[in-house]
Amino acid sequence: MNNSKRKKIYIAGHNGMVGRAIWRNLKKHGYSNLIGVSSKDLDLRLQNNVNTFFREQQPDIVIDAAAVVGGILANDTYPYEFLMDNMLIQNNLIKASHKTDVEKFIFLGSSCIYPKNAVQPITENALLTNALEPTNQWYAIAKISGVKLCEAIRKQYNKDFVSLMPTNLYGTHDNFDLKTSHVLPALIRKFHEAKLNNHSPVVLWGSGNPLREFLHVDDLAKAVVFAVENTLPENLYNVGTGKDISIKELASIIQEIVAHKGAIKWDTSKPDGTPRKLLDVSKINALGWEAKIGLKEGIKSTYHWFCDNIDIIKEVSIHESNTV
Ligand code: GFB
Repeated sequence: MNNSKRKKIYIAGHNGMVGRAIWRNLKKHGYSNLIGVSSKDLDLRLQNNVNTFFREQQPDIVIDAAAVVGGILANDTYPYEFLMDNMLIQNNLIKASHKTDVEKFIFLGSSCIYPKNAVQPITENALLTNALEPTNQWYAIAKISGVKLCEAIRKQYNKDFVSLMPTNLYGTHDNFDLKTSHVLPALIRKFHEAKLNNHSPVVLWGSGNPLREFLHVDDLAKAVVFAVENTLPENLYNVGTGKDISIKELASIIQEIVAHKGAIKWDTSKPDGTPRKLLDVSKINALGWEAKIGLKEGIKSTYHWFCDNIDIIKEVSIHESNTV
């Protein structure tokens, strides 16, 4: 077996949607020495516990897919946790990785790090050029500080610490809780439940006009495997499809896939969030990674997964969520 496939890779957040997809994809590529620890056994917010874990385990590579995450309402409702817990988690992981001299650290964040009114499509150098979207500025500031910490270690110590910023993600093991989830899983659940309820009307949030880009989590996982296998020359890369659609268009695609025949109502008392956040993905595309899973295909497989797992899908509070 290729020696690099035996490297010990710690996936922080391995029980979340992103961590699970990375684990699956690394296994598929022949990586056999993967480690993960549940948040019940290791609270990543506690520095001493994280340090002890790193001293004992000595991973070669660390992938940070652990974070407090949620949709627009969760971000807006729990600003303290989105800022504080995310800073604690990433600071502890970054510092322990630096101190124990891991050979590669991959930091995952989100496209919300960029300014609300950034020029579209958003290039990596739009970072810190203007004000953030208010609903998710807390999460964005935490993630920006993670990107900057990795950049600082790279600059000062010449280490392979790299940040990947995915656009809005979806896929199997997503959070389908209607209060804390992102739009795509929320719509799958809302249309499905309304269909079972005699095609009752579905109430969606905001105006439906904002534009969003959606990336299947297995495509992101392939970008992470790509970053494991290659030394990326720069500190920050956008990861997306390069295509966006309005929330109204997304709603009609999901409505058709789910076969809901009722009305859609828009609750404009709920926030729209940022008007548009389409990533410029030319930098990572030029290195050799590109998204492969089409949106309709990805939504269909996620809907099938939702139907097959409806009994085990639990209500997830932001304190339990651990994906980016
Ligand atoms: O996915 P989402 O919650 O977050 O919402 P963001 C996207 C858009 O969908 C917003 C609308 O305009 C929502 O108002 N929407 C319509 C809904 N119906 C629903 C619904 O039932 N549930 C939800 N959740 N939205 C998040 C950030 O922003 O994106 C995070 O807050 C992170 O920090 C994540 O960056 C990727 O795309 O606005």
